[in-house]
Amino acid sequence: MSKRKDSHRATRRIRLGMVGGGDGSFIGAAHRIAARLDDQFELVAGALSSTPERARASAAKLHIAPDRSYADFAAMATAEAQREDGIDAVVIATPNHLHVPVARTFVEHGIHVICDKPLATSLAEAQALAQAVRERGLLFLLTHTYAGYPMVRQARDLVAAGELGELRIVQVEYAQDWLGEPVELQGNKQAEWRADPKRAGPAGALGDIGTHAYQLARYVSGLSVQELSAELSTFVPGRVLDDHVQAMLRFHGGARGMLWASQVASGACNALRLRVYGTRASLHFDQEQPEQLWFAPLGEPARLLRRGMAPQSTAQAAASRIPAGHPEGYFEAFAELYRDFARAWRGGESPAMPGLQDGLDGMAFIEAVLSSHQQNARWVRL
Ligand code: SOE
Repeated sequence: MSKRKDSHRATRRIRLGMVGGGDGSFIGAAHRIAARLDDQFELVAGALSSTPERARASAAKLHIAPDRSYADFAAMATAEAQREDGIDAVVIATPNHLHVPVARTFVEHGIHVICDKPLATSLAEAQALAQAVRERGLLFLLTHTYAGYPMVRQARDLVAAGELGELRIVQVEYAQDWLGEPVELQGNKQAEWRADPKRAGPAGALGDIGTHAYQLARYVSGLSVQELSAELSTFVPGRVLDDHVQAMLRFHGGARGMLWASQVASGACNALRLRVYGTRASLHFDQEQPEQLWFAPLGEPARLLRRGMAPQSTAQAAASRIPAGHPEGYFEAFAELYRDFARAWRGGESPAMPGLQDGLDGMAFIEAVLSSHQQNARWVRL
């Protein structure tokens, strides 16, 4: 934990500084909304853009005091660590290549970390970061947003309680279409860095959304992958990184499954779907209908479980905010991760919070897929 003495830890808001996520960033805004939803955080500092003028302008719009708007993240870490009222945690909402350098800098100053996925651009740098975080006893939230949905938490509880029996099959898919054309060459900033290996790392769709699918499958099933056989494709001519991935999965313990993720699946918006089949029942979650979870016991009609309605698992109830029938969605799921973090920061337990281990698993998955692909989809052990 941070060395700074703090007698108000139980009651005061947690002070955040943000790196990246300035004007025009979808994910920066999502972090800020999520952090505000339960009134447990305040954004007090930022190095919001790599361009100093844009950083200053973004900070002004967010009512960050001018002396806490920094031109670069290293200056922010040094200055904030010295202040009595310095930030407790840094939010990293930058392109992938900066996740580790930024996280390391703040970790060295004893500051907790909230970071976008994927954790790093290589497993080796992720491992070095994980060691530094663990040595200092700091908190690390990796924002795998979809793990915050109440019905995902209920799905996880159902599996853990043995309601599905022994797991046999885990099928996960994540389909988007927004990279179906070469929009990275047409001024789309979000696409530009995702298509650039220097900023995105060696994985395209694989890192951007494949890691979400992989995390969701592992998070709900509790299973880990022993080996996989995978193929990457790049459908849009001229693109360097993959825009589609498909993989067969062999889980420890004998379960089998498949994962595919694509950013060129025409007509698909954010179609993240998970199906888990056990010896006694199966479940089906669709991210675009996040208030629902299908539970289908063997030999009985399928049941549609709904957020806020019995039978609710403890974790489902804890992750819901408003009564059933008042739709909750993406921001609430994101906010749930912030609530997990806040609970842990105040000294409580947050066993459902995605963190360093999810990041390390995600990087091991990326490297195994790349290796399998390079060997014509040979089976590779994780
Ligand atoms: C774009 O593909 C994107 O914004 C991802 O980067 C996010 O991680 C995902 O949650 C939504 O889609």
